[in-house]
Amino acid sequence: MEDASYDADKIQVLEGLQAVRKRPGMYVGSTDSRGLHHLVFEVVDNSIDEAMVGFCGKIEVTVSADGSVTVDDDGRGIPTGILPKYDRPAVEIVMTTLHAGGKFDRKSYKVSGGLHGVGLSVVNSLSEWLEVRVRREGKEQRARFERGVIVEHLHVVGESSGTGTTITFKPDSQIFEDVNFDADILSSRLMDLAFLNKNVVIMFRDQRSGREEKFHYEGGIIEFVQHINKTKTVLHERPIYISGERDNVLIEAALQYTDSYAENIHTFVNNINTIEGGTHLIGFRTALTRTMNDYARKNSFLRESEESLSGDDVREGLTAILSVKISEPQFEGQTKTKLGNSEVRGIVDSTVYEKLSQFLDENPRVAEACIRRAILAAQAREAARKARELTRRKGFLESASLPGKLADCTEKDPAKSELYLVEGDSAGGSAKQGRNRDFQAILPLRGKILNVEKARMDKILKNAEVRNLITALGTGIKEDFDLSKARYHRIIIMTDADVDGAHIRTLLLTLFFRYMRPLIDTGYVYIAQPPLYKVSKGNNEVYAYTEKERASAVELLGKGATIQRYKGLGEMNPHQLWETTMNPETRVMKVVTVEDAVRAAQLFSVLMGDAVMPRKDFISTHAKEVENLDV
Ligand code: 0RA
Repeated sequence: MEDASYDADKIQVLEGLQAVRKRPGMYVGSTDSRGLHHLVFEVVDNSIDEAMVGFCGKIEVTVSADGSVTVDDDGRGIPTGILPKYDRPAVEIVMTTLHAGGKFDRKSYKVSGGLHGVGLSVVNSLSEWLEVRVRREGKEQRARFERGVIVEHLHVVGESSGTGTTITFKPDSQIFEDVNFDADILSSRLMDLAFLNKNVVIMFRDQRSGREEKFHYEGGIIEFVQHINKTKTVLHERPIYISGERDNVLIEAALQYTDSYAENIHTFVNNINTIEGGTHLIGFRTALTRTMNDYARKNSFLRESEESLSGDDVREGLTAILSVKISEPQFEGQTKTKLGNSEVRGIVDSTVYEKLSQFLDENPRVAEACIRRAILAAQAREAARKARELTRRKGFLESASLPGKLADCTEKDPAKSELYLVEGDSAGGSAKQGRNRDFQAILPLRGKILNVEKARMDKILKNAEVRNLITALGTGIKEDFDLSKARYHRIIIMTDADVDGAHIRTLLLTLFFRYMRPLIDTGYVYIAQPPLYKVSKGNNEVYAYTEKERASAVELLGKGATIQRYKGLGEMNPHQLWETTMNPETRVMKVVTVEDAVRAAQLFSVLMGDAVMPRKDFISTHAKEVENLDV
């Protein structure tokens, strides 16, 4: 009997792992770069869980030259005792059973149902090989797996003075399209985690390049806010910090006003960046508006006859981090980064209201700086509204006269029409000649579009490039935005594959994200992908869109093939531009996701900060990242 049930359990385990390998996307989201990096984050999250309950102080993440990753921590070590039900050590079960959580769950705010939290067995299943080493009770033990199947049972390999877990794995190239880890992606997530968990030291090493970083922020999210505001002019020296707990929901927030015009609120639930927002953000916003208005009235910054400050007013120039920890998060939305738990809204609202009111009462000088900032924003907004009313009466946004630079298409059905936004007049000229004018319209954009971060709405509306764009799109912006008026259902950004191109693309995505968000939510915005190379020999020509394609093209054409690297759209003649980038039959386009837009908006705010020096630094160290914005 005993044996029969053991076999049954074993079959179940194998079936579970097969399911993961059959549908990896269900467990790690996708098999592209995002899914690949999830493997590392899943393992790190387990160490972070151990840190959140106070047993782990140091986590080291190392990318080795062979492409494997090691995550090492000094926690209690995954339990190694024999589980009667399976007659195997717990760590083996954790590594091979889907959602083995259950009884080994540490009572912390575990990440579940969201991006991560799928369990170590998923990482194991999707790895060519994985090794786990556990230090506990004076000894070190090891087990090894291949594609999820155990090949070396847990056995003692030596003595150990401390405790901890070390997991090394190599992602399976049969599963993932690309098994190359991107150091920038790993590093920035580890940095976030260090800000969010101030008691933990995180080391990052990339042995492929020699890169080494240490993240440890004793100030936690206060330092996070200071980091974001490094290039900005702040209106009060220290960020405001509040924290509280109610009904098993832990809430922490740090806030600091700057003289920028953008709102820069980043929210996290159990360390996951909720870029799509959710109930915690709604509660936070409601509380902020109410607290600021109550304080302003109570302290006579606002007279009784004066209108209340709006949400936009109190968020203008605000940089904030909101971090909540809850036990059963429900993640929703396109990228599963929107918190759905309805009870959290009221809990965050009442806690933030109480703690923030108390802070303002106790710090009148900081309070005054914040309130004056919001009042200024309200006055500016009123002026902008009047300016807009004026322009609306003049009718320029609704006007039927399209910009002169727009080469429109003949098709009138928006669902069949495309608008190409092209960098520079010369590429614009080629695009006009190369396009299919039946359904493709071209709008060349000259120079850098207005810096929308630093300008208010009234200024943005006055900018000629932005006005051309808005008029061509037909939708209006912000409060006046109307998706049904869109003149094109495909809006395609076509820029050079260099830093300037990346910059313009970032600006456009930010503009869409902040002022025409439904365009992105509906999936109307695309990024054209011009080829990187032309490989030719005799009459044969092959366009390559990636390094990999270039290599196989060279192989295909054999010795003597010439490789031309395209630096800009301008190097292509109209016919080539059509063939490679605009012809719906052959082109490659990428639809812009909310995530892309958020990332652009984040880059944008750092890039466009006030201090010129840090901006230069940023561009040189992040040029690659900016270039790869759309990958
Ligand atoms: C379950 C229970 C305990 C620790 C862990 C899991 C644990 C898992 C991982 C994964 C990576 N690092 C980890 N560190 C700890 C508690 C065991 C005890 O009570 O001693």
